[in-house]
Amino acid sequence: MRIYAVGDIHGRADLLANVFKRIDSDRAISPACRVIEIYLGDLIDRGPASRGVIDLLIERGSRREIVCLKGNHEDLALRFLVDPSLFATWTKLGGRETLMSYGLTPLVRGFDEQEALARAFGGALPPAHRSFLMGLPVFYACGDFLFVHAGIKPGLALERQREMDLLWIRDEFLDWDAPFEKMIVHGHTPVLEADFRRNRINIDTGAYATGKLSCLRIEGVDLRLV
Ligand SMILES: [Mn+2]
Repeated sequence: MRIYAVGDIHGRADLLANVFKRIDSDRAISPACRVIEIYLGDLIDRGPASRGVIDLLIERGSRREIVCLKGNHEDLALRFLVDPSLFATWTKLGGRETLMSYGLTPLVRGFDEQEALARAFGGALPPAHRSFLMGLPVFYACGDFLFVHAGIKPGLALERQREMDLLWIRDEFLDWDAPFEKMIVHGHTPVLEADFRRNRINIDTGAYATGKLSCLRIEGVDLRLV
């Protein structure tokens, strides 16, 4: 069994298409019985093509075994649909680019306009995109590894973790250097190079700004970047 885990995409459909090609040629060179692709969340926002990223992942999922996890950005986009007052919070984190990728013009001054925009976003989201976003799991466990967007709260059993921490946690998790129940593979906090620690691996290499989308291949004890 082999896993390919991919870091934060943030609206870079161009880089995602390239990662698909790399994975496919890696598989052609060295076949495996079962292959799972895991996308670590923050699929949308900041970059220019969030809608395109979701289209690509839905299409990929029809031909490959893939798992797309929820990131804090997908969380905010979904919450904006029911709570338009989150407009400012979301757009500070790159939500404007997502709205634009769905053909909307996010010029907002007052609350009425936030409400209208949230309604327009709901209308512009194809049903397949809405159910894709609403169906994203918050973690995926496999063997000795746990895949999650941001990290886990140290000292708390996996089954007691709260979604808020799994999607948003930073320092408390990143500064923890004792072992966790499993090796944690995560994104969320950009680093210049994939960061391999004793208890966790961070593969968010800030794709939207750096042009570098990292993909980690795991097979048995062999870990390598694709
Ligand atoms: Mn994030």
